[in-house]
Amino acid sequence: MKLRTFLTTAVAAAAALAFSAPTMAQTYKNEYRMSLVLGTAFPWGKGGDLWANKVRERTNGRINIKLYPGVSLIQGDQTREFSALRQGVIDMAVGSTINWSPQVKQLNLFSLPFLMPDYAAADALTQGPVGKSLFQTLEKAGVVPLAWGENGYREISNSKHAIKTPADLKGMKIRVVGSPLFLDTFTALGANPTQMSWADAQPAMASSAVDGQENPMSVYMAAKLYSVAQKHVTMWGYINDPLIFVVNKDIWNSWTPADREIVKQAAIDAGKEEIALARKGMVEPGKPLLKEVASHGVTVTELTPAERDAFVKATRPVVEKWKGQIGAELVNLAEKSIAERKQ
Ligand code: X2X
Repeated sequence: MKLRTFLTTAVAAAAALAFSAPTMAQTYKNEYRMSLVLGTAFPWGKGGDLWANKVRERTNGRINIKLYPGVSLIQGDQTREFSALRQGVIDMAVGSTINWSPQVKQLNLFSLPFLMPDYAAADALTQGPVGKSLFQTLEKAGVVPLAWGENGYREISNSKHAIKTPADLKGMKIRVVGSPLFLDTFTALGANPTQMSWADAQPAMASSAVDGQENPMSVYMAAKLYSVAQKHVTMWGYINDPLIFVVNKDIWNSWTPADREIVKQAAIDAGKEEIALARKGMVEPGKPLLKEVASHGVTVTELTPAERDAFVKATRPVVEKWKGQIGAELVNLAEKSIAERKQ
């Protein structure tokens, strides 16, 4: 090597070190805090764990993520998660659209009762133009969305009797998440909805302060809701609850472009694996997860199309009311995407 070339290279290398080393020390934290409602006993928490592990491996430990399940960074108050994420109290999250919908009204789309008849419909939304549009909305709201996951189809359970018709729900005290659309849905069905966090919901079921709740069957099983008197489950698949992998904007901007790409790809990979975990036992022939539920002495009620239709009709006015609040254009795009979905 010529002396001149050597010197130029050496100077350039020294300059690169001088610029990059202090920058790294200043902007990379020792630990990033990931918020989750459910921990690693659930597909949701496993998804977060998969994401964190992939990032740690692929960045050789430059980005080290710790999980905070039970939304512990915000004292269990899950409907405050989005604000905390935007403010930087939380660095990153795998969050439910339900919990963020009080701040991002478009996310109420997924809580419109009976919008998504099957998994293909849910995929048509998250993986199509609706998903893109919602990611733009989230970006404008100040966070960086990277990938979709899934909590699952929310089924209704209760301690009193099998639910086959809206009349069976009459007067039943049902715990719902703190999002106003749920109050409208359950009021329309003649029930008596009451908002509370997931942390408060389980003791409320155990003490019979509430009669019922709605959550995916994977959550029902992992939380052993049959042991808190939830002995009747009705498979009505009224909404699917997607999860979103996001990063706080300042944290995102503090990473090198190469590290951002790693974090994004890891979220996409973890999201795919998480969705498969969330659907396990529900997509195989005979739905083995429902057999497992029944083995705990639980009545599992599957509705005929006509029986299900009575619930669809009863909640139609709620869909009409919320269409305006969510944005008619987005709801129409969702309906079109579902009508054109691959089966
Ligand atoms: O609170 C719930 O029901 C849960 C765990 O499913 C959510 O966070 C939306």
